Amino acid sequence: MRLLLSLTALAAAAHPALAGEPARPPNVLFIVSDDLNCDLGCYGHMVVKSPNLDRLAATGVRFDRAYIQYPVCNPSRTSFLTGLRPTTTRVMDNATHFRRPLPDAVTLPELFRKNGYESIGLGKVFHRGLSPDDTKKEMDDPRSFDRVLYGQTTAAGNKGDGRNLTGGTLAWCRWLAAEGADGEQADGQLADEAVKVLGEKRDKPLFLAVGFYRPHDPFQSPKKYFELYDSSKFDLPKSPEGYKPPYPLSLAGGALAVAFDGFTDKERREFLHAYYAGISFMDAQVGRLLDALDKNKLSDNTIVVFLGDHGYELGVRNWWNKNTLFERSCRTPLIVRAPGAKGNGTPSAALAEFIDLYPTLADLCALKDVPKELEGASLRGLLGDPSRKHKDAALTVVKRGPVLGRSVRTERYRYTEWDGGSKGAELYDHATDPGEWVNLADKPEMAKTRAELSALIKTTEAGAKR
Ligand SMILES: [Ca+2]
Repeated sequence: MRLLLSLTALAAAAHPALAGEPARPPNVLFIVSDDLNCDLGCYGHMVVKSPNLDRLAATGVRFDRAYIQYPVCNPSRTSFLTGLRPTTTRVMDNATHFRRPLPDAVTLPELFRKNGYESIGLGKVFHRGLSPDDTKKEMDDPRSFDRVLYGQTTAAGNKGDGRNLTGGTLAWCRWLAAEGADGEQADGQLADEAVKVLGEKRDKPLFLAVGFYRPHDPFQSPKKYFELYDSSKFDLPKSPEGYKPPYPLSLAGGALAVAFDGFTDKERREFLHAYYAGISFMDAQVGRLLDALDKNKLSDNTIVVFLGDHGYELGVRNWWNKNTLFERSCRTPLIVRAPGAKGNGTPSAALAEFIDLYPTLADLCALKDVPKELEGASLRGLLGDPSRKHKDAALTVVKRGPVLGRSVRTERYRYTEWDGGSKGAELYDHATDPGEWVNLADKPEMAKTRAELSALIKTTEAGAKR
């Protein structure tokens, strides 16, 4: 289906002044939020306030079963920005610069640049250090962007009420209800800059990537976003009596697990409160970008993509982090609004992978010289008809020390193998167990299903190359 083939023609039709002139390629606004799970209003969360993402979802296609390929920043971002699976990129930690194993890869922003776009990267698009105040630029990729800006929280923005929930044992789990306005925080500065960029006149089409740091740790946002929530009313996540994960959530003796085990209910409420405040803060910045598109009359000719770089357990299984092969870590928000797409306003339950984003945008913008080795498939058909099927499975992998876990999600099941199954396997039936609490992998009646899913891991990973 070529429903969007005439996207540029549609845009021209929306601007009669352009009729008769060569169609201008659409702009792209590519927004990434760090460590954002699906706890958003538009994904059915009853507490979190995300009015701006809700309005984007209402005017685009919200993907309800979109899965990242690795539940940690650098491997995930490397994967969706190169269109390659982590088993292909071999980037499976936060320390490896993707140019080391992939010196010749053409990244998504780089391809836009090669196609005559102005490519601008604000904030954490590729992986960066631990916080926006980390000025190390070790993950920069100068080939990808004409211009970059990272933002830096001011001294005033680093003051306020808060604490480290591990008592300072770890550098993690810090929250701060900060003094000052949004612009004292790096994310507010990124939105300021993005609004400026969107107001500029330019001859070239624009690829603008904005990588917000929130809701990632440190859970630091202006105080007014904390005031949106009453933490005494939160439901705390609970595990079934006697539950133990079939495979450890972290390496033995992992400091995070020890810290989480020590959390009191008060600390759990503080954690939820600060994470939700971070979502609302980030959401407000997204709202400013959407407003700027409207104000500059760019909405009719700009594709907006919003995504998290992976999910977050947020206390389920008492794991207050990512890095698992469960639904909460692997399933991630994805909203695509392409001007003129017939599916806009309708959610899609089709299985989608984040490696599909690269070919989707290349397809929608009719880019030339698209790398042949991309491993995803364009979502264009779903933007026209969100009810159709896209693929049989979504694959996510994670390293746990030397052991590689591979997890495949189908319409009904999640099946995970650790080192090809030699170190264990997990099988969950989402029709009866959406929380993934009951491992069916060793049930004799599930042997055939397990064998089919095991084969599906291999065929999905091998994939159909373009
Ligand atoms: Ca992340």
